[in-house]
Amino acid sequence: MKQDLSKKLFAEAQTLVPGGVNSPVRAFRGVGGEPFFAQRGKGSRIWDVDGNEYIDYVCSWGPLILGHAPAAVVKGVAKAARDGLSFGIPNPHEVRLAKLVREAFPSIQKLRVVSSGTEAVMSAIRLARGFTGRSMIVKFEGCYHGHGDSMLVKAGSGALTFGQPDSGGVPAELAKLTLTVPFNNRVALEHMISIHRDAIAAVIVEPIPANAGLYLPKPGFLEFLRKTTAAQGIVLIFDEVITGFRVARGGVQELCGVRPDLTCLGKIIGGGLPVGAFGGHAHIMDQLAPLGPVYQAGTLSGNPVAMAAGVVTLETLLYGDPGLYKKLNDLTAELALGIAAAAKESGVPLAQNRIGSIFCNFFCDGPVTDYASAKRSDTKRFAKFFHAMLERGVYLAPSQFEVGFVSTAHTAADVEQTIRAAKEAFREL
Ligand code: HOZ
Repeated sequence: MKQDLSKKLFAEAQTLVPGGVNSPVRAFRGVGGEPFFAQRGKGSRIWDVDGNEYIDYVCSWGPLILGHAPAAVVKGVAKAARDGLSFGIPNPHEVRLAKLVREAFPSIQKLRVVSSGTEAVMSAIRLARGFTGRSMIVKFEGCYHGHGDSMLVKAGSGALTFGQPDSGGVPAELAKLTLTVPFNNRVALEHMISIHRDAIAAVIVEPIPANAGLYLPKPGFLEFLRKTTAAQGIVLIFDEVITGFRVARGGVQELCGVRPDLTCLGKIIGGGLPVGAFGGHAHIMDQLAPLGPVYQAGTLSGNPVAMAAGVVTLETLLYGDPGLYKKLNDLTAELALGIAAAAKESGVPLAQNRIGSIFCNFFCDGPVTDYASAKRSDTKRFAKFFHAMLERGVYLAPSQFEVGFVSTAHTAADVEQTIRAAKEAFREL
């Protein structure tokens, strides 16, 4: 595989940008080697600057549920851009986006738009603290909620990949306000709440954790979270940055029927442009400035071009093909089953988790149900598999602790090609 231009760019990038990347996991250090530089993307495919073509299962880490450069989104963005790139004053696209989100998420009465998932979580945490007058936050081990200071405690994603679940630069005084418990562990949560009852502002959770690989909540766990937090006046925050509009239009909360007090969104709602949002009950949201005492702001929040990308994407998901989610799920199931069968054929132990169009292959015997079991995966084997697939034109996330995404642009032929590549790759391990 020719990589001259990517190599050249990466060498230069490293002199200009820390690690050569603007987000750590992209540096391929979780798998070794060097990243390729993307030239363009269309549908399910990416082409790098050296002309190599890949079937892309990273999908920009989740936002691209319609694939790369979908015509309708590009058209909406181009029109919005022609009308002005930014105003810093309300624009109609913001109202439209909020309406579409509210339609899919009945728990969201009011929504505030920001520019990333990290910002959404930071703001939701501040709001929960302001609303309750309490300062502690409970999160779950391995869950990743962006890189706000309060959330870099036993975190997932790049923080886990690089062995930095507790980041440098976060004051110990602040970190100690973040309590952590294992996911799926009711007893641990009850115990934590019984000790700090009157000090806990919020429990935040990825209702389906997808940043330490992927694992699922045990039946009744999310209902238990709802009941326990409500009983203590604790704000329950669902971080659906990955799962919102991904596992279903209305995210995990649509699937399980549990309504959190606040929800954080990102990725898909921006249709590939930088958008995050948080929303929930009006009586909590109205604590935000200018109505209430909790300050939160942003020059590019509600940016018209980004809003247009989000609006077209959400309209496609809400009013387009009614069978869209079923088709996505079926195709992902076919892919996952094919990969699992290929692993079995080669005698490679593989534990697979999947929900909707998200999938994850752990290189260990199953089941993987939490952070501790996810860490049992043989990451060296994962790295070999990653490279063997890349050489065959299949781009998976360059870390064991990230997930794969399928888009509506992926086809049965893509899946077949991927399974063929996996068969060969497993034989090489
Ligand atoms: N934290 C993102 C994955 N869960 C990675 C973002 C990126 O590197 O673009």
